[in-house]
Amino acid sequence: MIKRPIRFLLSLVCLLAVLSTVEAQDRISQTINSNWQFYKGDLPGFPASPATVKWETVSVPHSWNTTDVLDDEPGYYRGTGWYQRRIFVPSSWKGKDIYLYFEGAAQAAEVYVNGKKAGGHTGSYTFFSVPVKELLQFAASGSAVNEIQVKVNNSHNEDVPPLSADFTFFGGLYRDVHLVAVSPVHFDMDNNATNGVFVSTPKVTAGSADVMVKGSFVSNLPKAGRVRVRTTIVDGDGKTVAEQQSMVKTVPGAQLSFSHNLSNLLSPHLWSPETPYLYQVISRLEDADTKVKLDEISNPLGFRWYVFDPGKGFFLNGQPVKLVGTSRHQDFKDMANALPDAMAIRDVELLKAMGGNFLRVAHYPQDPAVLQACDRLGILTSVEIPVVNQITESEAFAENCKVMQREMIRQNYNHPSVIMWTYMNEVLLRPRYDNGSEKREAYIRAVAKLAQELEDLTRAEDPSRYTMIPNHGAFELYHKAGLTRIPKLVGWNLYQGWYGGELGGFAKYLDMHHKELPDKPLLVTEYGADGDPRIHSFEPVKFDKSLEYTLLYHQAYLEAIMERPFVAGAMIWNLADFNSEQRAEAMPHINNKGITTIDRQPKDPYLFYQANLLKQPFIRIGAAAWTLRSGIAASETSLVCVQPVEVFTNQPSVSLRLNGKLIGTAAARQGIARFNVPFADGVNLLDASAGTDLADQLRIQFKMIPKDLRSAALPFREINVSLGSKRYYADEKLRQVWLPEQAYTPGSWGYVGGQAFAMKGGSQSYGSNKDILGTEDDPIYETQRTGLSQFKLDVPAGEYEVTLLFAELVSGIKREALVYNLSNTTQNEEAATRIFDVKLNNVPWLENLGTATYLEPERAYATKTTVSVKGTAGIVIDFTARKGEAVLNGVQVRRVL
Ligand code: GCB
Ligand code: CA
Repeated sequence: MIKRPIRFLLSLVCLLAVLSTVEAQDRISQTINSNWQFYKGDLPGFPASPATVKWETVSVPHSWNTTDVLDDEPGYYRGTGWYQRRIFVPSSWKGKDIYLYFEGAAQAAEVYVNGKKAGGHTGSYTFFSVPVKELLQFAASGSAVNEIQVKVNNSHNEDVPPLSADFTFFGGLYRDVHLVAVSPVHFDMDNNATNGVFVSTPKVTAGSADVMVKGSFVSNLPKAGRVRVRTTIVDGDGKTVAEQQSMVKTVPGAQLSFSHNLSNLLSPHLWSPETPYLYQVISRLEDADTKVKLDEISNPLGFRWYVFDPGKGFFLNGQPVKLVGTSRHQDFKDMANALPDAMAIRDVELLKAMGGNFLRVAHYPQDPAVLQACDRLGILTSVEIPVVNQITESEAFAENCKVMQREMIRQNYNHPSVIMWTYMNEVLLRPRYDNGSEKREAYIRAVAKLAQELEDLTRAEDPSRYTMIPNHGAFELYHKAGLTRIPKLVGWNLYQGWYGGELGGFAKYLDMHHKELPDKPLLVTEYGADGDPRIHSFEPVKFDKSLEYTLLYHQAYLEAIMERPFVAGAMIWNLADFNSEQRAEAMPHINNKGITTIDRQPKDPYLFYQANLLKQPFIRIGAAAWTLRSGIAASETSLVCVQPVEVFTNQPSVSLRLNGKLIGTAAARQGIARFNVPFADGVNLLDASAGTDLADQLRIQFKMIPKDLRSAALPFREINVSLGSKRYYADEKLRQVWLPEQAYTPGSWGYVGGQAFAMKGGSQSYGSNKDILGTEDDPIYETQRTGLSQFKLDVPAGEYEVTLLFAELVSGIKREALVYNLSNTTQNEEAATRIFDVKLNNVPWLENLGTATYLEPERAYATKTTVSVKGTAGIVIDFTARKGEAVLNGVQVRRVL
C-alpha cells in the first residue's frame, strides 16, 4: 500500500504531465488580415528608407482592381502595390520558429520584415511561406512591435503563366495571411508551404484500407534528442481507429523523415458524393522522454477508389458515376479576386445544390477553403496550373511551370476530393509564329516537351492520381502534337453551337474522338454559352445572349453527354459569370457563360441542372429574375399577352396557376414543363405545383402595351423599343422593359423600311459585339436598324416625351477579334460616313447626325424632347439621309400629359 504523501506526490506528477501536454509549446497560428496599410504604386527605396506617401487602410483579402475593371476604360492596373502592417510578437515566442504564411499574392511578392528581405514568391495561385524568426525583434516581456512589408506586383511577365487567358489577372494580397509560431521541433514548414505530412491510400476496398503517412520534421534544438512521431487516425466521431508511432533520434538542424503504414483498416466508411465521410489523420511529435507535445497537425482522409474506363466512363468505389459539374473562377462582383473564405465555400455549396458532383478548379489553384469544402460536401475535383493558351519557349517559363505544378500537388495532396492534376488549358489556342513555318513546328514541339516534363513530374510526385490536359476542339492539332497521348485523360473544351457550327456538332465530336482514340478516357472539360441575365428572347438564336438560347444549348449538350457512357464527365463553363477584361459584348469585361450571375443569382440553366440532377423533389419557375415583363395585348378586347413560362422540375408533371386560376398541367420533358401564360396588365402571380406539397411561386409585374395605341380600355403610357433586335431587355434599375422591334402597322407602332444591323463577318455577334462606351445598356446600343425612313406610333392626342438612342457601330476602329471566337476574323471595316437628319412630326429635330457631330463611334448617344400630339397625327419620326444610311438603335416614348 502506498503511503498518502507519496500517493499525493504521484498524482501531482501525473497531473503535471497532463498539464504539460496541454500547455506545452505547440503551434500557434493566427491570421493577420486586418489593418494593413496599402499603397498603389512602386516606392523606390522602400522599405530600407521610409516612404512619405499616403497609405490607405485596407484589410486582406484585398485587390487593387476592384473598381478599375468596372469602368469603360480598357485595361486595368497591372503594376506594383505595397502593403505594410505591424505585428506584435510576444516574448513567449522567443525560441520558436516563426513563419508568415500566404495563401496567395498576385502575382509576384517580396516579403520584408523590419525592412529586410525575408523571402518571396512567384505565381498568383499557390501558397507560400516565409521563415521570419531571424528578422524579428523580441522584448524581454510583453510584445515587441515588428513591421512587415510586402511588395506585390501583377505586371505581365513572359516567364510566368498565365500569359494570356479569358479572365482578368487581378493583383493584390488577395487571400488570407497567417502568422505561425511553432516549437523548435516541428513538422517541416519549408516544403512548398505544405504542413510536411502527406497522406495516401495505396489500397482501398469495401472490406479494408491501407493508409500511408509520410512526412518529415526538423529539430532546431541545440542538442540531439529523441522524438516520438505518432500517427492517429480518427473517424468522424473522433474515435481512434488506428495508430502508429516511431522513435526518431534528432540531429540539430536536420530534417528527419518518417513513414507510417497503417494497413488493413477494416470496413472503412467510404467517401463519395452521397456520403462524403471524412476521417482525420493526426500527426504528433512528442519528446520521447518527457512526453511533452512538441507539434501537432491534422489532415483530412477519405477512403475511395476510382478508375476511368475509356468505354464505360468513371467508376467510384466500384460504381459507375457520371461526373457532372462546373468550373469555377475565384472572382465576384465588385470584389475582384479578393474573397473571404465564406464566399469560396458558398460557391462549392452552389455546385452541390445544383446536383453537381465535380468541380474543375480552373484555371488555377484556388483558396484552400475550396478544396476543404469539396472534401466535406463530396465534390470530386481536378486542379490545374494556369498554363493557358500559350507558352514562352524559355527555361525560366518551364521552370516556373514545374515549380507551380509541384507546389499545387504537394499543397493539395491530402484532399480526398482531388482525383486529377492538370497543367495546360487549350495550350495550342494561340500558337506563336506563322502557321506552317518551321518556327511554329518548333514551338509546338516545345509545348509537347513541356507537357511531357510536367506529366513526368506529376506522375513522380503523385502516381495515384490521374493526369489530364484540356484542349480546345481542334482534334488533329492536339493529336499530332502528342497532347492526347501524354496525359492519362483527355479533356475537350467544346463550343459547337456557340463559337462555331451547330449544336449537333457536339455529339459528332464526341463520337469522332471515341472512334479515333478508343483507349483514351474522355471528359468534356468545358461547354457553355453566354447569357446576359437581362436578355430574353422567344426566338432565341446563337449569340443573342438570351437566357433562352443558353437553355437550348445546355439541353442539347446534357442529352448528348448522358447518352454516351464513354463520356466520363462534363464540366459546365462556368459556375458563375466572371471578369474578363478584354471582352466587349453585351456586358463588357464579363464572360457571361456562368449558369449563375457574377453575384451568384441562378440563371435558367442552373435550374435546368437541378431538375435533371437532384434526387430530392425539386420545382422552380424559370426566368425567376425576370419579374418585370412587357408585351403587346392580343387585341383591343382581349387585354392579355400570351408568353411562354418554363417550370423546372424532376417530377413527371406540373400544374400552373395564374392568380389562382389553373392554366394547365404539363408533362415535364428533360426536366422542363412548358406553359403559355396569358399575362394581364399589373401583378401576375404564378403558382407551379407538382404532387401535394411541392410548389413554387413567382410574382411578375407585367406592363401591357395596347395593341391599338389609342385603346380606351388600356390607355397608352410608355413604350421602349430596341431596334434591330428580337430580344426583350429588362432594365431592373429603371424598371423598364425594351421590346423587340416590329414593322409599323396602322393603329400600332414600328419602323418603316431598313434592315437590322449585322456586323460584317459577324457570325459571332448579335448586332455589334463592341463595347459601347458611356452606357451600361450595351445590348440596346449594340443593335440598330439601318436605312429606315420612319418610326411611327399612332398614339392618342397628348404631351409626350420622345427619346432616341443611337450609337455608331461601324466605327472603323480596328481591333483584334477575341481569340476564343475561333472562326472570327479581325474586324477591319471602314468607318461609316453617314450623315442624316431627324424630324419629329415634321419639325426639324436633329440635323447632320454623323461622326462629325453627336455620333461618336462606339459611344452611346441619347437625346430627348417633348412633342404635343394633336388629333390623330400620332408621332412620326422621319429619318432622311444626306450621306449613307440613317440609323436608329432605340426609341422611348412616354406620355407626360
Ligand atoms: C475556353 C477557355 C476559357 C474561356 C472559354 C470561353 O475554351 O478555356 O478560359 O473562358 O473558352 O468562354 O470562351
Ligand atoms: Ca482563405
